[in-house]
Amino acid sequence: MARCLALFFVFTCVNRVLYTRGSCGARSEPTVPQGAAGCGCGNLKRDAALEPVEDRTASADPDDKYSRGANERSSEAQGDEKKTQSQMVLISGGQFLMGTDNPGIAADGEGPQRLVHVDSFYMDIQEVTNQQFQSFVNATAYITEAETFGDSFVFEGILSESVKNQITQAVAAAPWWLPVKGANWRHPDGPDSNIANILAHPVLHVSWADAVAYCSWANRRLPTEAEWEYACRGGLKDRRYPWGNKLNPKGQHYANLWQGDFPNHNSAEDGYIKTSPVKSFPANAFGLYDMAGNAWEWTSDWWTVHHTTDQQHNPTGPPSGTDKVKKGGSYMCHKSYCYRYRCEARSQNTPDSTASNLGFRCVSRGQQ
Ligand SMILES: *[C@@H]1O[C@H](CO)[C@@H](O)[C@H](O)[C@H]1NC(C)=O
Ligand SMILES: [Ca+2]
Ligand SMILES: [Ca+2]
Repeated sequence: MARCLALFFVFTCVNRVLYTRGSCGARSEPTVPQGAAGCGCGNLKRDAALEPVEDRTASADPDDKYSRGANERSSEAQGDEKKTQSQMVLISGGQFLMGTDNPGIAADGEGPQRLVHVDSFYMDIQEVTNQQFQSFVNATAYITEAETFGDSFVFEGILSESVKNQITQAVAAAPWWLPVKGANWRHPDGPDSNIANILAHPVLHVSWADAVAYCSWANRRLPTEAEWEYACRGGLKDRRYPWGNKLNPKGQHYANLWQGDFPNHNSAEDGYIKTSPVKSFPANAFGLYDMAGNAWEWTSDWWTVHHTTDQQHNPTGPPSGTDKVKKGGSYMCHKSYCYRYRCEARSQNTPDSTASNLGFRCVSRGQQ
């Protein structure tokens, strides 16, 4: 398929045979603090602007892809789906300090710290799992964007040798990200992998529209960044992590992150080289699991690094943009290059980006 794959910091088209269409316009490289450039769990994206128009028309509206099937569901099937959907917890509204004046990665727009109010909402206690996503797809015949595009980004460290050997291109600034044909939510580590033994792990390789489609089907929606961050903090003020300020209180791991020397050696001291089953680590004070680490989570907000310090009520981000905000970091994050598993940390992707460390969870106004 004719597409160009872009990184935020570097744009490169390595293989002209595969990427026959479109010239690769260079993006300007913003100044970034040490530790942010080349972040392995950060800025991977498809370049939506370079997509051929005809590829995007037929299935551009996610509603087209799933509503018909959803209407044909039997009531028995609906009961089964209900059972597999995530439990939710009430997040009582209130005021909190969003962002920080002491940013880990200033270029990400973590600051300034600002007073924000959010109304009460319910939030999935866990990331949406493969099984939950499968029940959605079974009921609706929904086809994800990665399936339509025919490929997705997979971290080199989890690919089989045979798949790796077939790949002749990489992203210059982050050579550990490989565009893999046949990688999608059903085949998260590449075409020769499947989800049979990881049904309780977060679904991956889902675009922003895929996440929105799932949440709407479940009568839910994606959280705003403010809701996500408020929930992440679990009522704690000025703490970096959902559980407090220490990464490993009493020597315990509280999140599925990367230990060791990225990207070459993952010691998996926390027990997991890749994703973990959801709820494998302690919940925060609101009863939410894996807010930091495991899979990155899409939010509904468009990305900006400029925030007003005027007090905000239920902010929803800029009205438009090119990238969506994702939160929480992933199993690939290590302080040395991706210090983004903090509540105020943030990163961005184009909405059609999909990768082996990016998932989501849903929220709703009322109880489900
Ligand atoms: C989806 O359908 C497949 C094939 O019928 C079945 O094996 C699987 O258990 C279903 N998944 C869910 C979550 O209902
Ligand atoms: Ca880990
Ligand atoms: Ca997460």
